[in-house]
Amino acid sequence: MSTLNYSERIPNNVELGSDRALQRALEHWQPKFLSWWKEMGPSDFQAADVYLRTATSVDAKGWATYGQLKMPDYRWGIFLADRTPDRRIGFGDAMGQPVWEQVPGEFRSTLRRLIVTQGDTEPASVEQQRLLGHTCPSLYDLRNLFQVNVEEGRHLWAMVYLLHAYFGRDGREEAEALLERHSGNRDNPRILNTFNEPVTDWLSFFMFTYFTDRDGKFQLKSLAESAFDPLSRTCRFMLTEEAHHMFVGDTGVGRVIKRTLEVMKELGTDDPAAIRKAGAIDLPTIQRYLNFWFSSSLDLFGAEISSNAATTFANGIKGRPDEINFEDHDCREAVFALETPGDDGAIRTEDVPMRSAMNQVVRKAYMRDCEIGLSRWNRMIDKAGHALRLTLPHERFNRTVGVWAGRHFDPAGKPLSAEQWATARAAWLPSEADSAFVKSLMKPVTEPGKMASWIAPPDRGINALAVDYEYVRLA
Ligand code: BYC
Repeated sequence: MSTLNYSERIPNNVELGSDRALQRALEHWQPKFLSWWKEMGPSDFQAADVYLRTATSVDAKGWATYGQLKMPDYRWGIFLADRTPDRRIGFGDAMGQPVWEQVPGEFRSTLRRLIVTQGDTEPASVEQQRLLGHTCPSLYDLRNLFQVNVEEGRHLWAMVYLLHAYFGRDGREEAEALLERHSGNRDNPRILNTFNEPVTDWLSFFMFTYFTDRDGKFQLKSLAESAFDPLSRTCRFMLTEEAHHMFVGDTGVGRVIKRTLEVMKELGTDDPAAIRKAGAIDLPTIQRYLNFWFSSSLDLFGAEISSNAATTFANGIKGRPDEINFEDHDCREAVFALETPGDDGAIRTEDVPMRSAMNQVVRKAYMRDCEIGLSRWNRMIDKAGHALRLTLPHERFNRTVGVWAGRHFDPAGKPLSAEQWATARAAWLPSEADSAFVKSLMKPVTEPGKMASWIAPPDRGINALAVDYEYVRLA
């Protein structure tokens, strides 16, 4: 297994040292990245010592080493998973042919578009979260936020490497533009909608890392199937880091619920006002945040019927996660029974070509994956003796992309008129009052081992350290 070369300015396992032109291009980009990090990355914590893991080799066991460091000193680098010998294209029209080491001319703009879209989400998420450090519920959580942030920064590096190494001048221009678009910016926003939503409280952060990072998992798995081998290898390595981000979301939401249940028990009530007064977040509010982040993340899979998806599948550019588990890797003849809105407003099912429905196939797999955490959270609620269950809203609910966009549905998927929706939406999505309440709880807790009132401590610390370890030494 490869060891990463840390002696160079840009740590890498792609033999950057022997490609002077590429090295120069990346060294030109590096200071721009660092200025972006200082300006748009975690605000005011650049001098703090943070207990971070850094990749030092790309095999399953050795890719993480831990130590205290200041974030600007983090060794952002370029790491690809090892080559699979004699790897073949696993789906589409060119199934069985050798994978590509270079970008075929006819697929250049499609591949560039996908890499840019993927790359754009990484710095976007860092920007979305840049103020969160000021209201951390504990040093343990603060460290996890920063770990997620530095790794998203590295994922940006991963995509920028591909743009520089394989797309010439327009790749370099795209790499610059990745630092110029900004989350929520009116004139130059991030490409995908969810990455323009503010993440200014920790409940949103945990929902984001549970639901939106999980979209990342599914998209990276789809791109890991790509016939363009450098993209596949890059995504395979990124997936090892992504797992921790979803862990942060899964355990974060779980700990919020645990604390709420404790408070409900102490008070002997499930009255939201009483729970809020005691400094915890009532379950209906948690459900509304969940509804928002789940429905927004569903949009990230693109339209249900997509000629882009059909083309990228046919050409071997983007597959389905774990393509090997499907029986039919060609899908030219296959159809997908897709629910769509009829002209009369009624919902009907129509057969659409499977290749055009690939976004929906992946979205469905994502929805099943999201259920796993919910079952765990619901078991906690059940054990505590409460009847309420958290649920994923229907895929039709609150969509702005695809066949359901511009229509209204309740969380069970029942069609509503615009008036009904306007009246009822505050019951299903976070209201301004919810947001004001959640924000009112966001007060920093920075004493080692101490937690904010609205979240339970984690079961264990990072890398076998105690929960009360000083994970961040504030400057
Ligand atoms: N917002 O045929 P369509 C992650 C655009 S998350 C705005 O429906 P297609 C992470 C689309 O771009 C994973 N625009 O969809 C998580 C297209 O525009 P153009 C990120 C949208 O192309 C947390 C047009 O609508 N990676 O890593 O089949 C923290 C028609 O497109 C949206 C990727 O997404 C939207 N929600 O699929 C950090 C993978 N949806 O090109 C990181 C790369 C669609 O006609 N991207 N549009 O101008 C892709 O595979 C595809 O671009 C999409 C869309 C799946 C996003």
